[in-house]
Amino acid sequence: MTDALLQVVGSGLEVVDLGRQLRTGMPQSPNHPQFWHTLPRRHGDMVRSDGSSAANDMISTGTHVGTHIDALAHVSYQGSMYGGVDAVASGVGGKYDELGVHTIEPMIRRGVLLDVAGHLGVEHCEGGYEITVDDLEATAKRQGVVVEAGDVVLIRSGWGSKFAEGAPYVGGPSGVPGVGEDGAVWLAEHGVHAAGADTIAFERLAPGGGHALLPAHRVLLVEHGIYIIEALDLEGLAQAGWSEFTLMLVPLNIYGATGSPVRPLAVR
Ligand code: UVW
Repeated sequence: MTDALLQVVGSGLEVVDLGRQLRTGMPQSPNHPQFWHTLPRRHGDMVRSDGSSAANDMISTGTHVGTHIDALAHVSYQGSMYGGVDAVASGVGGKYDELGVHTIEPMIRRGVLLDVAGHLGVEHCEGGYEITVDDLEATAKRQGVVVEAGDVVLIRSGWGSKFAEGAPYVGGPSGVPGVGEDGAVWLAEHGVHAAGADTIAFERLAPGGGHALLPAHRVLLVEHGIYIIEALDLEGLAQAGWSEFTLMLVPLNIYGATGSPVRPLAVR
């Protein structure tokens, strides 16, 4: 048993938590409103006659912060979202009726970890490294797993170990490793339901930052309706040595939103 495994009392099941803790100041994409947690009412601010009091807090946040899922409404290409939905007309009311995060069913599916960093024998892939189709196939072969239609595939680059360092996790000068367009096409050809990674944007970000083109987002979200999960903590899963498991993930049911923070669990 590793530190990462939690026992489900009375069931014989074990769980690995794949979600990151939400904290003000944590690394996050500059493309999204910052996560902000405040405490408008502290104990002692309003004390009842019996001496009791309540502390009440508040969060203000973009929906693509911490470990999160991208809804199909998140990205459009040349004016259209998945299924040809008109991207501009659709958001007029401030809500994405057809493709918002409320349309994502709770995910309880076969999960597959592709531990690319483990396969390559590195602590983490270098910033800006493109994880190739060969990498994905060789990793799957080495682990003895076959990606099947309907799976949720999680790709570990090892870059998640930088989350604690703050800014380096987001990339900037170094870039961030991840799949490119070819890797996304490979995932789509396998018919996966969702794909995730231990990085801020799931796909490779080139060194130098800037407003990157995100071809894997286009392929997955727009062309194939495949959800993307980002900023996962995959270290515990690699430590546990699990290649296959049941993945449980439930987005917040926010009507019309483009994404949602999530706390996915791997169970077996
Ligand atoms: C990033 O945060 C860069 O990714 P997304 O916008 O896809 O959530």
